[in-house]
Amino acid sequence: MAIAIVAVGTLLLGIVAVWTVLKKPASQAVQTQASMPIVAPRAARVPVQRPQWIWTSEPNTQEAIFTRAFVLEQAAEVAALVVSVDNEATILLDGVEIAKSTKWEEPVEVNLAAQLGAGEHALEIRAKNEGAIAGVLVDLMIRDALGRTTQIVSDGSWLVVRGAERNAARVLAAHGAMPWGVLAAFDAHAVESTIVVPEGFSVELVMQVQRSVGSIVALESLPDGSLIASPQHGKLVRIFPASAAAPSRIETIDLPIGDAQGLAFFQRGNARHVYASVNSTGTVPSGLYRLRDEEADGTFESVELLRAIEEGGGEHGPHGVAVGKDGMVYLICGNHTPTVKFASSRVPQFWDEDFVLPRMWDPGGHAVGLLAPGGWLTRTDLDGEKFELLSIGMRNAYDFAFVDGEVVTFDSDMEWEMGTSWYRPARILHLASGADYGWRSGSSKFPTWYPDTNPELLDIGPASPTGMLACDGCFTNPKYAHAMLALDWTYGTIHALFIEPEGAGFKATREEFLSGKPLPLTDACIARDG
Ligand SMILES: [Ca+2]
Ligand SMILES: [Ca+2]
Ligand SMILES: [Ca+2]
Repeated sequence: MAIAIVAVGTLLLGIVAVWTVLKKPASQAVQTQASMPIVAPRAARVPVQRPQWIWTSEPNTQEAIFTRAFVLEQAAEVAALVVSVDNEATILLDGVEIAKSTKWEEPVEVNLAAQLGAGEHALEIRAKNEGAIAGVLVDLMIRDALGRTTQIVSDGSWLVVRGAERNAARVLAAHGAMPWGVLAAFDAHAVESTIVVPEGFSVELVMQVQRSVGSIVALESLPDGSLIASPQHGKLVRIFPASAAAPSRIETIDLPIGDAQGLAFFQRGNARHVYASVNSTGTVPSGLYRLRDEEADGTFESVELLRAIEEGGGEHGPHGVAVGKDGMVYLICGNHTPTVKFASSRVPQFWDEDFVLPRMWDPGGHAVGLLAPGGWLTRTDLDGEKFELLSIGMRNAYDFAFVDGEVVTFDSDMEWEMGTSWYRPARILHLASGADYGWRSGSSKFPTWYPDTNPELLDIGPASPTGMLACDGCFTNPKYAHAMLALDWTYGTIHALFIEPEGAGFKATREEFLSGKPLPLTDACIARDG
């Protein structure tokens, strides 16, 4: 099986998203060769070129035309062009205007997949400067249907056109140099170069999602091999990876549903359902929803709100959702989320603040006035009629996964509390039935040794926890066959967790499974097509 993961430029400000798939190469050697892994085993990184700021060799040139010719053996399936010009430019491909750039601080991004057939092409930048400092920065990343990449960057190979004359452009500095600094749109292309995986694994780019779709923050696979995904702001989408017959494509689901931070597929008889945990940013109100494809024809014909969740969660609102082997729908919410009305509770409902020492509220104002129970885990029947509260006191766990039917989550830390006695690192928790994990506002968090809380399975350290996934045999490599994966957005890392029963709970060890810089990971799922 393959695993799809999503990396986004930022969880907060929608930006280009990148899909990658991990394969088990042992039994899929043919496929792996054909798809040309972007990154082979550790220490065998494929270099990605860094674009250079260029201009002309003559001093005081305020207008210049730059050009670069290239040849493609195969038509492009993905072609993402990013251009920044100090101060402005008209951009042409094969003599046809494709975009204008008016501010170097806001690089222009153009999808050229439709224009880049097999054969010869030429990019042209007609640039104009104002003031003393001038420069042109270009990065064109192309991938064909066989997965082969071609990258065209601004560098010394570009020519300055003046009448019939052609002179080499002058390289000023690499991207990142001052006064322009790092432009995020150019960094997105660097993702491919730096993903590191264990020996025997490879990584493949499945789709580069256009900026207009937004940051993909939730991902689930469907039985037909497609993926359902949600941007942080906007409607749900379906992603159809490339096949021999067709290039990859993305389609918006034409139903009033979006802003989901958790998605879970469930086959109920013949019907195909997807549960969606909506953390509203305006598309539809927050809550637990269900999309229905009753006759399993591959199209979701309706969506229903199973349970509304009061607004107020924001980034600490409703997050991951999953269907357990017990046939119940589990949902986890962050510590700013008002609880729903529960039909029952495993947690004794007398949680309180319980001070021994007076509380110091966060001086930065974070979560001031927010009281117990903090983040919470609930489960409900498949129709969302009765909710049961399972555990409380998490901070802002984004997702969870099951081991032996038990819930394991990755809870966040409060990084600027580092160095205080109440700092709790981001940690892996086994969410035991009825337990309180002791998040309290400000300085009043329960230390892990309090008798009325449960300790962590593992402390991870500083992290921004996002997606979680139980491998359940998805890798042939026996070491990882039953590992659990925990994603960290800030540090671009997937941790492999090895969890074993111990006493009434579990014990766990960890290793770094995949990392990239930058690689802001949000969610992961196992492809169902094998
Ligand atoms: Ca200038
Ligand atoms: Ca249908
Ligand atoms: Ca997830």
